Amino acid sequence: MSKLYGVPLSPMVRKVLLALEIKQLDYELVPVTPFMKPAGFEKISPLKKIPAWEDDKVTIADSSVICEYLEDRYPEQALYPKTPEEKARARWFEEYADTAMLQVLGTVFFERVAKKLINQPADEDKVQEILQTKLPQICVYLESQVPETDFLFGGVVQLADIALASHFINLIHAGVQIDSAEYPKLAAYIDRIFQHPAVGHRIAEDKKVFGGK
Ligand SMILES: N[C@@H](CCC(=O)N[C@@H](CS)C(=O)NCC(=O)O)C(=O)O
Repeated sequence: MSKLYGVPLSPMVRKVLLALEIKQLDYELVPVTPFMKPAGFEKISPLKKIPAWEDDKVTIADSSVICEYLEDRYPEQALYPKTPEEKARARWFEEYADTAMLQVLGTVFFERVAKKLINQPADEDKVQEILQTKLPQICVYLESQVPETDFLFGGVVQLADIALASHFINLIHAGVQIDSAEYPKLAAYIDRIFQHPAVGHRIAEDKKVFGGK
């Protein structure tokens, strides 16, 4: 059985989980958290980051590398657009999510949610600074990019949408909603992605982890 190393609350792992779910592929989730990595994990993930993937043919790390591999090997339920131009744009949104959004939204989630899970206090000053300065920059940019209807590349949720949504899911878990008066297109677009059954399922599964906390 193919193995995905990581935990679902990581936005990078969530991206792969959603790709697997949409492509209806079987896998075993091997729990590895950023705080507790098993001895020898660098043999599977040389940078010791999650996610990593192991199957009958490859052992690879990095959410984008894994998702592109899954697409190449299992092209049904395509997760990338077809034309070179759209594909390049899709990869850009994924890169933007994996870098700028991971840093900004990931820090809010780490402070407010992950630290609670490991019994550490949140640095709320840091959170407020991010919410007031860095998050608006991301929202302004995305408001200028997302469509009024449907998804980034038409009527079907694809990887670029999943990559962005994975971070917005963590923002919701951290108690932050995107202001629909200020960013109407972005707020509506995120809502549409959240209505996808696979995305709704992931959000519900995440909430089980917080249970009682
Ligand atoms: N570019 C990588 C980033 C992976 C990443 O930063 N993962 C975080 C968790 S969200 C991690 O493993 N952090 C632990 C560490 O850096 O040691 C990807 O897309 O998979």
